[in-house]
Amino acid sequence: MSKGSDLLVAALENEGVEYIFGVPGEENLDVLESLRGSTIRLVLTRHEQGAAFMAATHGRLTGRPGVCLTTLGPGALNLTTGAAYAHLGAMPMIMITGQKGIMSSRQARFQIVDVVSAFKPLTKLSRQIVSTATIPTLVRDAFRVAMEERPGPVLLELPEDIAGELAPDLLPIPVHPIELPIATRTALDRAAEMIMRAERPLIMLGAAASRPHSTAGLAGFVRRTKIPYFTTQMGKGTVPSGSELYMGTTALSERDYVHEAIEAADLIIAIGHDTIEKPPFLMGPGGPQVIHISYTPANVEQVYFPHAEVVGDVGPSLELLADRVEGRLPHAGALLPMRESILSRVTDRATEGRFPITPQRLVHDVRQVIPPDGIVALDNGMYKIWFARNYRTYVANTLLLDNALATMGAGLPSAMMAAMLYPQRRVLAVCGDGGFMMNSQEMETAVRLKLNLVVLVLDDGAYGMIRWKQAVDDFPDFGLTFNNPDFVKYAEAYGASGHRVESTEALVPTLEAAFNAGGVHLVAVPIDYAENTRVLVDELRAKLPAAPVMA
Ligand SMILES: Cc1ncc(C[n+]2csc(CCOP(=O)(O)OP(=O)(O)O)c2C)c(N)n1
Ligand SMILES: [Mg+2]
Repeated sequence: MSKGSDLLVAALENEGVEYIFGVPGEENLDVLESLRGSTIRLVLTRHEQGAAFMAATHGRLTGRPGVCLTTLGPGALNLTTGAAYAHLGAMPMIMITGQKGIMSSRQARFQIVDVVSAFKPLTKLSRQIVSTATIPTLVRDAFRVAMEERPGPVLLELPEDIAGELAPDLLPIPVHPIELPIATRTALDRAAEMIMRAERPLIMLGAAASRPHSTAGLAGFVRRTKIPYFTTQMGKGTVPSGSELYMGTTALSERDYVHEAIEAADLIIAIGHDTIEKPPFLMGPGGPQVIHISYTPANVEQVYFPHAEVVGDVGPSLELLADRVEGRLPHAGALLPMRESILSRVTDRATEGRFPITPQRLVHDVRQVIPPDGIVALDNGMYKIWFARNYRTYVANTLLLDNALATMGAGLPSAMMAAMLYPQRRVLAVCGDGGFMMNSQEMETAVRLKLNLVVLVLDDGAYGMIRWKQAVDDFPDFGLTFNNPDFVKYAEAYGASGHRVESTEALVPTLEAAFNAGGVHLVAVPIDYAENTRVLVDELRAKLPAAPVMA
């Protein structure tokens, strides 16, 4: 005879779930017991936030929801940041939270928070399970909702009395493939017409272009049209950017070198743009025409209001669009002559040897030790702009960054998930000293899981990004510095290996040695952020004194 928790776990197995990440509470004990006899591996984390970031990254990398499990009230509320991360970042994730029994109330209101309501604005769907009979359908529906475009998080609350209640032997709902509709002929014809008329076209690849299932069709479209492309921060890596058509990445919203091409364009074909990203460019009156191509229609924003849309499954729709325009685009490469000048100015001074290391050199050196399929997962801080701008990618989803919630603390857990999914690839977490310490307790989890993972911690003794903005806005330096632990000892205390880079030349060999040794390594490197102002403010302002498009 099964109970509610058995039905839940059977339904999760039916969805192909391999791992559940979390921190159980006493309300989850029936679920734990059902998991014990299942094929699903329970991965304990040291904070629910780590579990949520790992589950969300599972969804991001595979297209299949990652699952996390917590207790009621305090445990569930620790999932809020992870839920928002998955919601803004369009990452499929299922959160299962416990609750006190709902059929009687023997502990009065102890620990009870209205979790289902608290998560309504942070999820696509947030529901309480009120009877065992509905468990198979609710789980199937949760996965459907989490996975379908636009993907995101779903919360199911399983009260402990429902989890422990004897249940009818219900079978899980079978999973079937769903094909998305392809864009209509009218929309494709209209877009084709605009593309053929364009004299200076550009393609932009955005966040939704990085979905695991969209990348193949995309690469074909770029190759067949030969229109040069740039990417948003979260669209990096969707077409091999070693391609001769890559024009750069919009790490800033305006005034960077890549914006010279954007301002010169008369048409931008925006593939998979999602306005949760910090704007890659700012639309204004008189700017280029924009065609929005994605799974879902464009949100209309003050800075993004496309003139035409191609809505449908991106890969096959792009194939049909390429059929219409291939070989009929005499101006396809009109903006290509700007490419070399843009890319060479972006990578200026990438090999400078001064110490502490400059951000450009750091990005350059990391690229040396990461093979094309290796994965770099960033936390949030100043260096994200430098990686977005300067790090070249050759394979989809090999630079994991969060330009949506842009939360600190996700770098280490997201890298851990990548290392679990791809044990054969090199995986590097890059974190600031601020962001690393927000979830550094997960070093224990990484060591326990026997991951091969290198964590690069950039030591400036400060919340550097905010300190930089403070300086740019002419505020006095105040309130943004701190002391760090001895990172080498800190790593060793977790059973990991710790290294401190003492010269710029030592960075590459230290990283190489860490990857070759295997296991979990922390590499601390002092960083010189004087370049932030020199390049991102002074140099860009001097080059482009009167940028025509303002925020
Ligand atoms: C959870 C969270 N808190 C605060 C912020 C605001 N914030 C953005 S970057 C940053 C500083 C990051 O410092 P650090 O991790 O040391 O990176 P650095 O910029 O110094 O390289 C802060 C406080 C945020 N994005 N997320
Ligand atoms: Mg810092």
